[in-house]
Amino acid sequence: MTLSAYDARSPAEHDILAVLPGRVDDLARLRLLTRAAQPPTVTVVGKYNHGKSRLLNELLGSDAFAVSDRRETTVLAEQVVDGVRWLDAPGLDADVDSEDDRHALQAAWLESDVRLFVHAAKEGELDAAERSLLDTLGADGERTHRQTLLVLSQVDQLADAASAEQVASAIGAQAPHMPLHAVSSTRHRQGVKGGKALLVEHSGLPALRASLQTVLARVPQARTHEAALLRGEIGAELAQRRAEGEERLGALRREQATQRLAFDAGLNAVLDKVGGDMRAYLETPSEGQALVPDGAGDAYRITAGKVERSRNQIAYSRACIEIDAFLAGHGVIGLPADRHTPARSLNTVMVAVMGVSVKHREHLRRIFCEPAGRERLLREFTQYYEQSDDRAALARRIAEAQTEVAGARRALAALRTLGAPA
Ligand SMILES: Nc1nc2c(ncn2[C@@H]2O[C@H](COP(=O)(O)OP(=O)(O)OP(=O)(O)O)[C@@H](O)[C@H]2O)c(=O)[nH]1
Ligand SMILES: [Mg+2]
Repeated sequence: MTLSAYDARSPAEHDILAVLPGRVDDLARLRLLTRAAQPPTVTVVGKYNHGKSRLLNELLGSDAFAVSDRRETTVLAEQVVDGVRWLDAPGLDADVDSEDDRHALQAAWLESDVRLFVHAAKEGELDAAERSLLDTLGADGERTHRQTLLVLSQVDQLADAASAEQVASAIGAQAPHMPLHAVSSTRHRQGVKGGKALLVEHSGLPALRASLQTVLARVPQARTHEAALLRGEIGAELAQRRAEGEERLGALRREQATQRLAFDAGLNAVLDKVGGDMRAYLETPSEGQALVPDGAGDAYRITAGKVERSRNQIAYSRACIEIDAFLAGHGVIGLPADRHTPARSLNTVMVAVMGVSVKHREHLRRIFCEPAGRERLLREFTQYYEQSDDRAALARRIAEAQTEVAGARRALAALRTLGAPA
């Protein structure tokens, strides 16, 4: 059989799962709940050989499900009768805990609107595993309004009515909030075959059937409740993700803006300072010798040109050192990888922006004192600032937060498009 819980996911479900992968079962359940044609589904749960399959057969009045005194049911089997879907599930036993078992049990859990928890009377009280499962079912019932009926099966195997009564009251004490039905499939079958109305009555099956009718009649409203619950929970979780993402995004953007403001202000201040120092230097008298080339005999002589050039170089280096110190303080050190040259010593932002040529006064004035020069320095240093490691990492974190927020928004829109409760 194909289980509707494992139908292909819709694009809307993919959008939601992209944000909340842990909600995969809830979405599968929601899909069933909002499908108008989905018949109310009853599943059996309990340990193997406790008479689950046979009980279903008696309820259906046919031998639809395989019964045996071995471990029989290993995958889900399904019968739809009179608009009710009956699912026979494997017994729960840790020692035979296979992938098939888990799959079938998971499916039974997802598909069921009503659970019959079957426990064989001859086993006495519920064991720890059964109690824990029953607690889980009880808690799920409070949350989702899915009902569980507790069935004490094979009561004909007990010596007398008194011991049946004893087991029933012991189990009733273990599960005080769950309706308990004592049944015997064997007696029921005998009664039906032999036309013995009293035996049928005493088999407990008619009473169980009547309870089932009551519980099945409540399935539509339970589904409406469960669908609203799941939507509400998923919606709240998505809204929280969106809010968290938006908050993170806001904080990152503020950090980005604040950093940038500090950088802009600092760079302007350093260029003011450097420009002022340079202007002062350029105002000192000069003989304009910087461009006069040295002759062959000047190798070991201090010429006016050499003096001028070295003064210019010192003024230039001071400016560069100040700017460089400022840039280093803002993490602007190396060039981005795609701008690297083979000569490693040249892979600095200062070299990339300032070049390596020796400057004379006119150059220094244009670079540091004229508006166009300053514009260029602002532009280029700012550009390298934005490409520096820390800033690039911050930009990536912002992009990630944007993706996250967009995903949560898409998922919320997707949730609204999932069908209304059937
Ligand atoms: N005496 C008696 N035996 C029963 C009754 N119900 C089931 N049995 C027997 O108990 C054995 C197990 O019954 P199943 O219905 O196959 O049990 P199950 O819980 O479906 O077992 P798995 O599918 O293996 O988990 C079979 O031999 C049944 O004939 C009952 O009411 N009385
Ligand atoms: Mg079975």
